[in-house]
Amino acid sequence: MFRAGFVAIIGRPNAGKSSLVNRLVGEKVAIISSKPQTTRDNILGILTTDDYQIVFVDTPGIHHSKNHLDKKMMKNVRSAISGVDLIAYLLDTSKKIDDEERAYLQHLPPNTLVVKTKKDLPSKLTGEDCDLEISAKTGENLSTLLEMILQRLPAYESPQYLFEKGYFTDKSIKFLIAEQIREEALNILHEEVPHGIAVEIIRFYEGEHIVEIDADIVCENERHKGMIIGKGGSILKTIGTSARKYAEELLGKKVMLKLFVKVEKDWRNKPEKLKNLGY
Ligand SMILES: Nc1nc2c(ncn2[C@@H]2O[C@H](COP(=O)(O)OP(=O)(O)OP(=O)(O)O)[C@@H](O)[C@H]2O)c(=O)[nH]1
Ligand SMILES: [Mg+2]
Repeated sequence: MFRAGFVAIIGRPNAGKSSLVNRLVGEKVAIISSKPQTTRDNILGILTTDDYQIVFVDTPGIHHSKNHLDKKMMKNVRSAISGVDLIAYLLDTSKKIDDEERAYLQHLPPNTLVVKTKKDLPSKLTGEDCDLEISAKTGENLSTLLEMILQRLPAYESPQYLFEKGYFTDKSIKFLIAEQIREEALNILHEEVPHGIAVEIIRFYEGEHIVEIDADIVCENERHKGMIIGKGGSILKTIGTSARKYAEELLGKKVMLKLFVKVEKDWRNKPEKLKNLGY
């Protein structure tokens, strides 16, 4: 029997959704950071073998919307849940659960697996039921999770691929590079700055031996701009160097990456700007 289907990975910000999808797919599909609300789009991570194809849908963490971007993120979660074969709700074992999350757990659709994450850390949860406990960091119980997922996906007599073999995501190279730049920025910046950042690739020229990429890092005010650039351009340089290395590996070519920092006041509340940025 061949198994194939879509599995939405949902949960609170920082629960470990993107880490799990990357680990299961074996490729870096989604960026990861210790800051909540890292993922903004629904990102497909596709795992294909001769016996099955699982399409994971990584989603933004469920949180209260404070601006248009947040609202779009929550819309993404709702659309991910509808129409999938299975949902995995990830519950962060390293954090105390609040009443709101307890309520979510009561109202999950029947085709949901509740999975506790970060099993390698001391648990702060007591009493909450789950189907499995895993660690994306150590890999513990991930093969069991895969088996549990496969059992619950549609079965076919012959292979039914939803996506061509060889694809591990639905996202473009440009998207992956823009996200990598954002990840570098998230990791190096603090407080409110990371949430107010977006990255837009404004030029992408692929030559025979070299790829030239220009990208804007969009932020919300002049103070943030200064923090992103850093003293003598040091922060921007660190972001650029790491992102360039990633792009070179992804493309298998030399990359020339130019980063520009642009201020766009309150862009997270501007539907037109959000659209331009791909949200
Ligand atoms: N110790 C430990 N840390 C983990 C594990 N899985 C994820 N993390 C860490 O948890 C943090 C959040 O991980 P992400 O994968 O970005 O979480 P997410 O649920 O995708 O977060 P959002 O995109 O913001 O909703 C990162 O610092 C990860 O390194 C795990 O199994 N063990
Ligand atoms: Mg994520």
